Amino acid sequence: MNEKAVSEADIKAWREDGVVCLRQLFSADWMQTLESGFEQSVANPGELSKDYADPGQGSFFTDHAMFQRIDPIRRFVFDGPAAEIAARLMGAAKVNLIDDHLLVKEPGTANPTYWHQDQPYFQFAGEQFCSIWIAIDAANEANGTLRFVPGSHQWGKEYQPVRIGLGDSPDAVEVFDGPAPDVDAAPEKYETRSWNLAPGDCLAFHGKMLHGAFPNASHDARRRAISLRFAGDDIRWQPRSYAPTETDLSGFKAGDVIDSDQFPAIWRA
Ligand SMILES: O=C(O)CCC(=O)C(=O)O
Repeated sequence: MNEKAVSEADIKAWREDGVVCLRQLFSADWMQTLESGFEQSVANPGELSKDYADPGQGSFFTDHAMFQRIDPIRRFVFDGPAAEIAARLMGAAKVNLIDDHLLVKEPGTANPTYWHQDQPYFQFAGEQFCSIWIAIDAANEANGTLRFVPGSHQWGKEYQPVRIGLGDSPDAVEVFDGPAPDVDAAPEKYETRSWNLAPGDCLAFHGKMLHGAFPNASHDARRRAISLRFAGDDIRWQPRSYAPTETDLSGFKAGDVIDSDQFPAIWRA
């Protein structure tokens, strides 16, 4: 990746707002690889896949950990520019993959993505947690682009995780600092920001950033995306009662670095 691809202004926005929109950092070849990985992923859903929409009411399909079984996704994640983009934003010398998350909202899907932060879904302490949400299709308010509360990553809060397409919390969940605020119920209190994206644009945001997404109210515009989550140097293991995407992690103790098959170190300066 060209160093200038992520500018000093982008890094400043990442630090201060907790979210930055980066345009066209993935080549047409990388987007083709991602598209083919997408096709293979939906044809071979994993054990963590689910659909949040009611039958016949559109589809909000999600899946995780495709890098472990879908070759083009593995190449996109390991050899594409995303990890280096995250490193540059976080100022990290090493980047671990935390999760790859497929998120497809089909036309006519009423489910919003409920307000949440990403980090409380994982067993991590630290600040260098970066999600990069890459648009495979154009995304806008009508078909489900993401929404953010800029600066919320610095509130010093971690909110109770919810099932992102349903808004309720599984029983095992830790309460943390309570439920995320209902941003839409108090528009005078919270500034929200969203972007219209072209395929290949991405949104990079901090693990404690409060965010959600619009429903897909369009008639014919799919909204396919992959969200890659990365950890930088300061992330350490912090055991928690609820970690929906993690499997066999019995070897970790509080304070450990997270290098492992599940969280591979995929980029070094
Ligand atoms: O794609 C969506 O609707 C939600 C994505 C999200 O919350 C994330 O990537 O962290």
